Amino acid sequence: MERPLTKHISFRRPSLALEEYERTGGYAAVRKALKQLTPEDIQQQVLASTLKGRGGAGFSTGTKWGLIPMGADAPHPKYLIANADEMEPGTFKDRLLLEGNPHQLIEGMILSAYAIQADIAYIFLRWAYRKAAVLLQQSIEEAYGAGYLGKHILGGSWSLEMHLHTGVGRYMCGEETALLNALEGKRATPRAKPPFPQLSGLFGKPTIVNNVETLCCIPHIVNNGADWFKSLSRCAEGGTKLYGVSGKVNHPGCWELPMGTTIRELLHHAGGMKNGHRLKGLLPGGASTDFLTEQHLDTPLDYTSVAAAGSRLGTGTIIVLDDATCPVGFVHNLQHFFAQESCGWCTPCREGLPWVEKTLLSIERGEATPEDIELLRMHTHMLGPGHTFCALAPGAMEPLQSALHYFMDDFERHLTEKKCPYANHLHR
Ligand code: L3W
Repeated sequence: MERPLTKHISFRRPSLALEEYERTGGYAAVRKALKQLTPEDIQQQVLASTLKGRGGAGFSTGTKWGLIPMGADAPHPKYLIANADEMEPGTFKDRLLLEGNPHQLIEGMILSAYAIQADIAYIFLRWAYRKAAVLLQQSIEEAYGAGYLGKHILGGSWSLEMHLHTGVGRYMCGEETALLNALEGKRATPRAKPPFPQLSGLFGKPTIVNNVETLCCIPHIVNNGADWFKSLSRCAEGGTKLYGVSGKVNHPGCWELPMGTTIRELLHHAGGMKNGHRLKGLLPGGASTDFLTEQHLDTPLDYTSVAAAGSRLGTGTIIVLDDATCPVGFVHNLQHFFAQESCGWCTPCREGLPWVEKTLLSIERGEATPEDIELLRMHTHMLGPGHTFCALAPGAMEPLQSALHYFMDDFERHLTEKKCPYANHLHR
């Protein structure tokens, strides 16, 4: 089984410096691209690879790149941004790539920037990833020193600047248009789309924002081709995927596996359920996805199959709930996070999420009435897709609406017993 993205990442070796990265074949793709391939060649390869964005939405990377203006009339500067603001609850896959092999990201960014003919690249990094910040800064400097960044890269006509920018610790900054505002020094609120960043992004110029894992796939596609990338997967969506597991399992962690690995197999990698408890439910891709349950264990973890099961692959990092933990308390904990992280830009999200959080707490404490459950249901519609400015509140409603679907008995027991029936409440 091939693991191109994590093959050279090891706990015994904290991070790959330039020399070591080059020894493992690093920057060969940049040399190949700049000598043999046109930007359009790379765009075509990435489109043919069927790579889908790994940040959560699963939008086709080749399609996104294809929307950027190319040619002599294209506005400049054009920007490429690596979204490294990993803050989705339960999601820690990009951290592994950032700390374990920072040059792989930088090489992926150089290739992507070349493919869209960008002039300036930014890594927008989560503030709490301090170790990654040090390693990335060192690696950017090493790449400048070796002639992979800066003016006239490898003696050719194309030049690229790269900067590291650390965020201020808000979940909202991971939303691509809020990220653009933050980079411009403004308050991190989302922008209306369209226009999409590909046409009007950073400082109003054409911009591509891609997730770290997405960008790390690019050197391997350029080196080995689109067919090889597709062959890594078990389904029609090419490549491997960094899957993660957290929650009530024996060995939480992160594994690079073929796209389309099933939930059952992934739980096996995580050593199964902890303390002999049963699986009650799981969120397949971070906190802003719908619950799946035991009946979905054989669902392949790819974008299409997880959607067909009623959820989203999201970031592919699953959070496991066991049968000893209160699902109401669990969802309350998530809503506390989302309410706290709402940027306040639109009324439904700003006002609705704290209301949802408060209502869940009163259910958890045994103080609620059946009307409160109806109120929650109403909010899952009012804060759902199309009613807010960005995906934060609709994402927050996904675990809630599916909890109301799968775990209704638990909600009702809180009302009838007038207390939380679980020893493990999880609420604050
Ligand atoms: C041109 C169109 N471009 C979409 C582009 C768009 C963006 C990408 C995805 O949220 C999800 C969210 C979270 N013409 C286009 C187009 N694009 N239509 O494609 O766009 P979109 O709107 O589908 O999603 P989004 O608003 O970017 C991302 C979910 O991810 N999520 C959160 C993850 C959080 C992290 C983190 O903390 N770092 O990864 C987890 O599931 O709920 O649904 O580039 O421009 N017609």
